[in-house]
Amino acid sequence: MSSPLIAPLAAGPLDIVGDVHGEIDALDALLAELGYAGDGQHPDGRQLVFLGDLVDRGPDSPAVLERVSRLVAAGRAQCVLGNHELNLLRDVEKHGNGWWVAPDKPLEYPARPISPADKPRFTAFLQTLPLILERADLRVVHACWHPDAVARIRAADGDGSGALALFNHFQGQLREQWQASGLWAQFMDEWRQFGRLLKSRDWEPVRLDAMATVDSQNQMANPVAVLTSGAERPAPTPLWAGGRWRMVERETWWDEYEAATPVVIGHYWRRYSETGKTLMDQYGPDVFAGVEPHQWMGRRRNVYCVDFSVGGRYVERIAGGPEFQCRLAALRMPEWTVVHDDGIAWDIGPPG
Ligand SMILES: [Mn+2]
Repeated sequence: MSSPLIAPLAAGPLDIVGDVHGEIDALDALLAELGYAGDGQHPDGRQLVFLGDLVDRGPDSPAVLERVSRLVAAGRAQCVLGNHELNLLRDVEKHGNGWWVAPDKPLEYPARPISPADKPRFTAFLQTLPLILERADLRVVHACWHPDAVARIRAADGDGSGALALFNHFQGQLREQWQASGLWAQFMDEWRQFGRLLKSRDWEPVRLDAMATVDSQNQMANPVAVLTSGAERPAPTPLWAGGRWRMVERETWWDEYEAATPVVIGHYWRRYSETGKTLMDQYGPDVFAGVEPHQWMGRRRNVYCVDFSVGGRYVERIAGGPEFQCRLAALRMPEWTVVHDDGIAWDIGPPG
């Protein structure tokens, strides 16, 4: 377990694939659209990069792990760690990951469970994934390039302890601080009083100050969390997102990103079309307000999110619409086109 958390990004032309979320058919379709052979070879010597969140919610996460781990082992692909992979490594139950943490229990919707025989080698694969891939002209991270968080990862990298151990280290430090300062006791008071109401849409929410501080520090004081699930800040008033009341809100960090090097990310449930809006509303305020799906984001227009929400297809299947609005996409560099799994391609132009 000595893989670096910040690793060199491959040279040459790249196809950077957004969050796959167990949608093996979409992945097959996209790789064919991009011109890859079954073994991951490309006639033009192109190389695949995966943005993380390979798993959860979709029908066959084990198949996606199998495919991507083979491509990586064969030197045909690179992949960064997403928050969903981190949750598998932590073995904590989250929405859509029952196939891994509790494969014997009935699942909410069709998803192939992990076989006990496969779990050790997939765990070993996940432990090798870096948080960042970088080269002089491009940065790749799952959710967020936050300079302070990146600096802290850089400082901690090299001891070979891996993303999970580092995550646990920072979380442990925080818990000790909260105990010492009395914040944890205040948080537990709030939890005892209001915890059962947080998942009730009808509740007239009150702002829970200790919870706002705990939740924002839990994110921002842990650089592994920042890079894999984004920057957050205490919200002035509670907001309903992802099925519960929250005291923190997501920051559109790209509006503060000042470096010249472009960043490619996944994670943020970008919409392919207006029709997908209703589906996405449940994940809180729209971080893409004012930005068209084909546009670069941020103050320097040099950040691009390639997650076109294929992870929402499990909802679309339940709803039974005529066709999927959620897509899997890849950003091609240096062409700066975005190719979707249905073959539609956009010319997004160079960054900046
Ligand atoms: Mn994510």
